[in-house]
Amino acid sequence: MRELDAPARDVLAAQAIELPSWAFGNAGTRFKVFSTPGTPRTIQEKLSDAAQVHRLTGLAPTVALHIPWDLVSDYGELARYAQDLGVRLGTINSNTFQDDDYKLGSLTHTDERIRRKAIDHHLACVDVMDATGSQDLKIWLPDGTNYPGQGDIRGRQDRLADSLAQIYARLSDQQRLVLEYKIFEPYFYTMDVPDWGTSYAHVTALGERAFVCLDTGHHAPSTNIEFIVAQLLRLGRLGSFDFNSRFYADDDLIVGAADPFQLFRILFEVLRGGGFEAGSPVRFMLDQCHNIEDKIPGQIRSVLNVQEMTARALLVDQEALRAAQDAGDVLSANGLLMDAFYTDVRPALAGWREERGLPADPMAAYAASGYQRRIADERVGGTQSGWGA
Ligand code: LRH
Ligand code: MN
Ligand code: MN
Repeated sequence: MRELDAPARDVLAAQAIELPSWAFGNAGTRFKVFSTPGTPRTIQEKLSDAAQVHRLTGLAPTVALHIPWDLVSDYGELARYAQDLGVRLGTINSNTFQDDDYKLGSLTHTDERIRRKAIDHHLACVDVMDATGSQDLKIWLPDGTNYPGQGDIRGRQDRLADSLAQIYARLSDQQRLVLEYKIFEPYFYTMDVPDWGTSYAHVTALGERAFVCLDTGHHAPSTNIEFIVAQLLRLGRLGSFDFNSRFYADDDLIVGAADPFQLFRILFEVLRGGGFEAGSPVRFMLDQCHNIEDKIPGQIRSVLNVQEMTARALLVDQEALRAAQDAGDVLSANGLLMDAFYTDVRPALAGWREERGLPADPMAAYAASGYQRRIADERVGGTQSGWGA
């Protein structure tokens, strides 16, 4: 087995995966939201749970907020609260999908009052970023239509471009806008940002601090996601990932649970495209919901899966791969990739963690910590993540 060499170890040492605050709340489907004992009742409790994930893995130093799910009166104070727990506040996610006003659109709406309200919500999110020191405003646009003829596809794009430009103009030089795309849902005929190309067209029109966000659950089945990753890196516009896995649609399951090989292929393209290099614009986030499993170990498992597939990608002998590719040696090239994918890196990573004063087995360490029992005793009446609200 190839060893993780010094450059590979540097990549692992720098790896950071942002956790979504909403992963710690109770989530479910439209049929039922099951509640888990110990579910946080406040954003402060969510941060405390997220801090456990970082304490045991060293992989998750920041937590993303969703506004207005994570509403507080003083975000500077919340940032200090997070810091005292050993984590920082990260991406601020806007939300225009739970207000009756937005039934027919938000940033694309034909009614100027409603479009203004949606733009103002984003400007308020930038105020939050100023207070927390967050770098990224993430916009997932839920707008779309259900029936042919319902809306003017082109007019909606024009209004979206104008709305985004107003939001982008409010950002400071240190702040970025990332635009997430999704093929369908909540609308089923058109979405106004359905694919990476549409997101790319909008972010390039905005300016250098606008990027595409790729949520791994937001594509048609059999889409070659690593191809999109390679292309966006090539174009310099891959800003962030929302990691999760799916069997059917936007399932939001634990990343790497459904298709670890796909996660490996994605991370290999990130590596190939310079996405792990210092100064790269690419950020890594989870976007998951834990409907039936305990949330904190669910998040621990997720960040470990990303680390594991990163380590396997780092094992690819890139020099030999290039030689095989250039020589047209199809089977050797494929074999080199598969050799790395089939390498069990778990013992090496356990040792790597111990060298850093982290538990060799973070899942076992969490189970032994007593934290789950303590929160189950202490917290009564945990809240749902925004989903069920
Ligand atoms: C939409 C989405 C988007 C939202 C999150 C809760 O499906 O992926 O990122 O902010 O779910
Ligand atoms: Mn997402
Ligand atoms: Mn999603």
